[in-house]
Amino acid sequence: MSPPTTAVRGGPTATLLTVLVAVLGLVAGCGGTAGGGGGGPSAPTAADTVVIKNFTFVPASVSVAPGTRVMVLNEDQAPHTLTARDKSFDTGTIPSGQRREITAPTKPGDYPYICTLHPYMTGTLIVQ
Ligand SMILES: [Cu+2]
Repeated sequence: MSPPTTAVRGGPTATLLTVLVAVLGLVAGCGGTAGGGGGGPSAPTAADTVVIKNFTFVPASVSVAPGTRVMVLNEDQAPHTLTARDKSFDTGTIPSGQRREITAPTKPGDYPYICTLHPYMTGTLIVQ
């Protein structure tokens, strides 16, 4: 009769820790230096809203009906744009904490967009 081997392995535990650290890091990043001016009814983002945060479009793709107005919120510290690759819509530069509105094309299709200031930021507006 051998004693039960307690599975002390790096595997699952290490992974969990990594996730935890990542989550904590995110939380800390958000809480930090949000300047004043906030508050107010920060309503839950509707489906036709794109939030720019941490140099990322959230969500990465949005489905809307043709001609829908889409709100773009820049919640980053840096200015951003939301610009269709084919230029069919463009917010222009959105300063930190500001919002702009775009109107979705009337022709159904996928419209990839970028931030012209940070072209590695990409997303897709799906008109259907
Ligand atoms: Cu940008």
